[in-house]
Amino acid sequence: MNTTPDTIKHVASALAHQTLLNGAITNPVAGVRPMQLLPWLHVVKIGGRSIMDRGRDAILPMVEEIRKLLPEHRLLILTGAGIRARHLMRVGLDLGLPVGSLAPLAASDAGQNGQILAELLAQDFVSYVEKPTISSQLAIHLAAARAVVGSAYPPYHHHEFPTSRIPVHRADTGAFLLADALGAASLTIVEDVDGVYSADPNGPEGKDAQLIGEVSYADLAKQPGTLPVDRAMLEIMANARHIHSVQVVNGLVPGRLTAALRGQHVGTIIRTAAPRP
Ligand code: GWN
Ligand code: ATP
Repeated sequence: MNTTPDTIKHVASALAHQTLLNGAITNPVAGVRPMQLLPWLHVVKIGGRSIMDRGRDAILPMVEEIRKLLPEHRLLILTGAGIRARHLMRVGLDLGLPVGSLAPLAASDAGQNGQILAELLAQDFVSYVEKPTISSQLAIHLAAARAVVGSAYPPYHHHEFPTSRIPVHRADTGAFLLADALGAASLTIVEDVDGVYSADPNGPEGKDAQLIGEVSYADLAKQPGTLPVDRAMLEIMANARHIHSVQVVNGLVPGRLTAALRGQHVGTIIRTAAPRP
């Protein structure tokens, strides 16, 4: 008979043998700020529809700007989905596909845009890196190159929330989740407008739309109408751990991304619930 005491059952742990639903027990252990995995990393999300779909006129100047930024910053560049995703979703909706089937279809467009961008930066040692590799081997790739490109879309697939028939967790949400989880230095969202306005500047009310310089995630969530960023990202900002603000900038204006990465205010700053360090 084995008489060795089963010490594993007696390891002292504040979370063992307790429900994880009781905040009084979990908060002293889990309520503290996590470490920053990659504090020197700057994350840049490039719009799928707003930049990549415009082709060479928008992409080539952006590639030139990123190339010049490489000596200054280590970058994770994440691309969004554009027109191909919208077409796929339209076909899928017409056929009655559920949201969890549409999410990966849209995500694949984001990945394709990343692969296009990476090819254009290949001579600068930049590659497209698959999501599982971003999860486990981003550091080694960034040791070999100043930047890597990935898909901004989060891999929710059939775990996508059934809140709507259109996936709610899209590229801005994916980029924010990744930047915050990695404890990155910043997240910049590159669009085709100067920032977030009081109404869509390209919409029917456009001529009266005011550019918002700085806004909290909570106040922006209350703004009715459309936004250039995912509303799901604003919800997630309520629980941000590291990224205290995100800047939305116009990628069609050369120099805006460079200025944003240098900490200058050149677009709309969205403050999250994470404290400024
Ligand atoms: O295919 O362009 O990664 O980096 O959400 O999943 O739908 O996959 O279902 O490593 O895992 O299409 O194949 O595709 O864009 O997402 O990738 O070339 O399992 O490198 O195989 O989390 O790239 O792709 O679309 O990002 O956003 O093989 Mo793609 Mo995307 Mo590649 Mo990725 Mo999804 Mo993987 Mo994945 Mo799927
Ligand atoms: P993706 O998620 O595919 O990467 P994207 O970020 O490239 O998409 P859109 O989702 O189309 O692009 O967002 C940019 C557009 O949002 C702008 O061209 C603008 O017309 C529109 N928009 C809507 N509402 C607003 C608003 N309140 N302020 C600024 N732009 C807005």
